Amino acid sequence: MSEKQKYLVTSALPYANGPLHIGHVAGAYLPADVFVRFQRLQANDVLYVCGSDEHGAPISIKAEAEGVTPRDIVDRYHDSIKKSFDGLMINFDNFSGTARAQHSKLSQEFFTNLLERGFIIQKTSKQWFDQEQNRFLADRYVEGECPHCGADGARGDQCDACGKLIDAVELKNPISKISGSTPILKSTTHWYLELQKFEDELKEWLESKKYWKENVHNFISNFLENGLIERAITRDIDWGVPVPLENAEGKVLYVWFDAPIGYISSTKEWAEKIGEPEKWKDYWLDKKTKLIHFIGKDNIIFHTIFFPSFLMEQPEDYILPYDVPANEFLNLEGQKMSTSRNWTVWVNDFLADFDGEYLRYYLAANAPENKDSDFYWKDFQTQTNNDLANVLGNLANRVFAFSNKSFEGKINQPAELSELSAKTLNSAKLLIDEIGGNYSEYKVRKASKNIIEMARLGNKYFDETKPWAEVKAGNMKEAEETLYVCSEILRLISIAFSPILPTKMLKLREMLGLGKDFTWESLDNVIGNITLNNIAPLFKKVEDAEIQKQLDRLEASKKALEVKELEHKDHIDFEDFLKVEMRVGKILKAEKIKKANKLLKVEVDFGSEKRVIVAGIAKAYKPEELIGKKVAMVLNLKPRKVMGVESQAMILAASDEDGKLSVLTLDRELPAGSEIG
Ligand code: B3M
Ligand code: ZN
Repeated sequence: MSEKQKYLVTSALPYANGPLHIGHVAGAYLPADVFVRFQRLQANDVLYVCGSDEHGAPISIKAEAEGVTPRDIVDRYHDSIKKSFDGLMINFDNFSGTARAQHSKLSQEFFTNLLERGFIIQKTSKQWFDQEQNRFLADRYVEGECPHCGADGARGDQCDACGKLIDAVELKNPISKISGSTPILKSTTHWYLELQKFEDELKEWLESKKYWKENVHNFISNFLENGLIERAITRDIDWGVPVPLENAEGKVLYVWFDAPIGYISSTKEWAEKIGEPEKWKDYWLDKKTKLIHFIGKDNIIFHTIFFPSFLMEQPEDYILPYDVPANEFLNLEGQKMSTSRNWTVWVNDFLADFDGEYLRYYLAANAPENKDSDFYWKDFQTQTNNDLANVLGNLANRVFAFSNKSFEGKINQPAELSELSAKTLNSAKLLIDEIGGNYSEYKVRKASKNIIEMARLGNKYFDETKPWAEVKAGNMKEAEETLYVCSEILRLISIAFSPILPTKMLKLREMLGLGKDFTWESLDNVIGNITLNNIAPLFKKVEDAEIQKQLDRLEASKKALEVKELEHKDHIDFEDFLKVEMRVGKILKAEKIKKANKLLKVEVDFGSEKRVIVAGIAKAYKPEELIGKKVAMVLNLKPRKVMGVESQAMILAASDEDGKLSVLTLDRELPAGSEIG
């Protein structure tokens, strides 16, 4: 066993603003868990920490949309995400969360240290401001066209399409995610981390990372191309870590400033939990520790430029990332995954229908290690049925069935092995070396392939040695040798496959009569004489109907999003249209109407006259939201009494399928009473 290595492994903190989906798992979680399990098989000292990322605009936006608090949102999704990880056997030593006091305290200390060391400046700059909501729009509160690649839907801090960081004010055609209105630029004061001061030290440090994955180096060199500039690390939103300064009322740390510090606060929380509060230092302050961040490619810059720069200028001598093996993205049925369009597979939904280890296997065998990969339901069924049930499962079933039938479930080690047997076991051992090398280099796709190849080797050997014929011919020794060699291959697989299929491989070992405790070194042993027990099929096949159910679910998502054919009304004469009198009305007053929860009584000014109307918009607008709005109205409909109130005009409003409604306002200043035509 090589000298013990200490690892500190992290996975990107999942945003606690929604459930976990399979794309997250393929990117930052399964690769990390497999690596941790493999290193622990090597008897290395591995600490694996994570936690939910509980700040940032998406959480506030969701809370506002649901009329709950951000804390309600983060608690709900922290638990949902943890349930997903548990169902996938992704076992952290600690799964914390960043909306916790000790995390805030540590993040504020990081900020203060950087400020006192002269790496943070205060600047007044323009930020997008929503006049309707009377608030600044941080990050994901504003969307627009990406200034780099022109893609729509670019957020105020990053573009999903090209992954580039964005200074929100560069967004073209910005819209407020809260009111839908066009924001204006307004001055506000923020604090900026002067990344440019770290540039030389970062470049020198990155120079020593030649072994990093090519896709990661490419991303970083693109980002460094134009040099580093100061980046705002505070925001005008009320949910987050308060900026620890007197003159920073109502401002919080940018979520990407505090989130990576969450790795440290989670480690500190772990140390507290095990009753050794100083033990976090054994990892974060020990230069022998290899810190490895598992992330998706959209988080590369934050983990290779941002976070290391925070770490470099702290009083404690923190280690810097040893490796950042970022994965690419997982697509679904050939299309980019989209949570907003429900074009994804939520892990908890998957777990309700399938064994989590099937997902572990499929995402390992199709990991997006160097380029985007795809999840296809039919392919999931084919590959898991073939590789797991028909190859590995079949090898185990035929060995166990034959042993029970002809040798009372006992398999003894032969005194010596035939040339074919020795050659077969030697081939298996060569595959083991390849598998170990692949796991060490995060090449889980290749490791999965090698393991199934080993099971195929066992099946081929079983077919070639024809133990059934040997038994028929009375050659029991030869038949038993076949069973011995195949059970030895199964034993090797039970160890080599355990980082990917931990539970299934324990089951296999139990059937082989082997113990639960093993290391990578155990591969050097031999299986010896065994007695089989509790034999049962290892893998249940995935049925067509189960897949069809999933495809129907996706189809339903697609349909729900398809823009329905518009139902048009009959043509009318232009003269008829001219009969309608439409004008701009300025809303002066608005109040609810008793016992009518959909109606508002509104007083409207048309310049030379005022009118009272009854409008069915109480579900979409609070009365106070309407005051001062100039909206389109129809004036010459015959007045009608509604709930005892005579309505003397009609407000024009647009609404969608889900009943989301907006009154029609002006985008230029016009006096009340102006004619619409
Ligand atoms: N919450 C995940 C994301 O960008 C983000 C990772 C934080 S790791 C410190 O989807
Ligand atoms: Zn872009």
